[in-house]
Amino acid sequence: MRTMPGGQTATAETDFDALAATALTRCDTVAECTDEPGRITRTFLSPAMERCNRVVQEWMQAAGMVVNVDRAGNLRGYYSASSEAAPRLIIGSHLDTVPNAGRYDGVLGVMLGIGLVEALAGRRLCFGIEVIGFSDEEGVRYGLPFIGSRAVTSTLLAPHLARRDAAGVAMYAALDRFQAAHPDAIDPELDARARAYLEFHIEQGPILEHAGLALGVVETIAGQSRATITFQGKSGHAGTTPMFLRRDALAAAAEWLTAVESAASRMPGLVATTGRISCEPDAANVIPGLVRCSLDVRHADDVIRRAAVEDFLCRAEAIGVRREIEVEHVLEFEQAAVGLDLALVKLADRAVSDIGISPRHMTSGAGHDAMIMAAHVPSVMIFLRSPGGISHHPDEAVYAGDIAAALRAGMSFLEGFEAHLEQFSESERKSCTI
Ligand code: HGY
Ligand code: MN
Ligand code: MN
Repeated sequence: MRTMPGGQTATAETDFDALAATALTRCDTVAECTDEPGRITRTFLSPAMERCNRVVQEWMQAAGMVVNVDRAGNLRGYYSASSEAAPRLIIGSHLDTVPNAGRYDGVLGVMLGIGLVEALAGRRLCFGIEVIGFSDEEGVRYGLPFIGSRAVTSTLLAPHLARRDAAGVAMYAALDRFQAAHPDAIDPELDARARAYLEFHIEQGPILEHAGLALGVVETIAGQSRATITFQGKSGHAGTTPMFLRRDALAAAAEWLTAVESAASRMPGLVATTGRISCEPDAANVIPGLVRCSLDVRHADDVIRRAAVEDFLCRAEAIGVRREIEVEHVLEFEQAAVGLDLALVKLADRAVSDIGISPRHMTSGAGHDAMIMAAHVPSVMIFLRSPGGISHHPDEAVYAGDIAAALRAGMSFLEGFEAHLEQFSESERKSCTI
């Protein structure tokens, strides 16, 4: 185990198992902050997110951080360095969830950031640590993911702000309301001293469990396209309209869904999902006239992903022509695949192997805030094993031992990061006085 500058062995007396148990308990406490009693749902700027921020803020303050909320609802805890001008390491993930979520997606990454600061036990490093709990990564409320990290990277743009939620509330109006209620909220923009972003996250898939590994190092995050497809047929009486005279929007959509599923199954490394569907007039005795489907397509290679989206949309149009159904589609957003920072991947490799785990490089099929941060600051992710590969589901789980391993590897990452800063200007190095 390498020692911290100044000769201290970072982990000789640190009880990582206790810190891991605390992180687990905290995930349970945050899970109580829900907009839907009986299941875990926390969406952008909701009352449950407010309660969650208040709870997490206390833990951050108790760990010795200065805590603010920013104007996009992100929770920002800063653990200062030995000097004001010091560079910063950002450790973050998201605090919002999908509907009926598990309790570790996002939240665990924030708890691990706080746990690492607690593991320092008051010791100041030559770099500061900012822990960020992003206010929205899942995109449930506005159909646009990464609102929190877009605000931090100044990429939350006018078309995004104009989006409306299911109640017709525009994002800018929701933000205005939030800022009126939080006059002390700070500017979300990333501090110029930020030098790297590290995100811990559950894998949300089966690979690490299958390989018998507690941790993995993410080097690529798959790109994603999200679209809405509308099938406009003609509603009519279910009892009196002969089959050959129907323009059944749901039958058309169903044909399309199965065509997409079998086409996607033939494309290695590609996933395509329709997770949301609405049907009007939604009555058992009426032929559906209007159906809206979501489409989520992902692949590590952007060219393959875009070609697949094109293919799926052409299939919808061809079905529409044959069935005399009008088909429209809107590309809601797309996010290119992201390669993470190779120097930080190496640093994460060393940190993981320092604790006796052979570093397994992975592509993340799930999107993460790291894919937004990576365009602005060198970024890397460390995955924790997902028992059963389950996520976006109440059965989502994590092993306490893997959390302790992540904390040990994280501490080793911090130790290596000081050396990693060698690449920055001498003036910043001078600020690294232990
Ligand atoms: O959908 C995703 O990939 C992530 O969970 N937001
Ligand atoms: Mn998620
Ligand atoms: Mn997530």
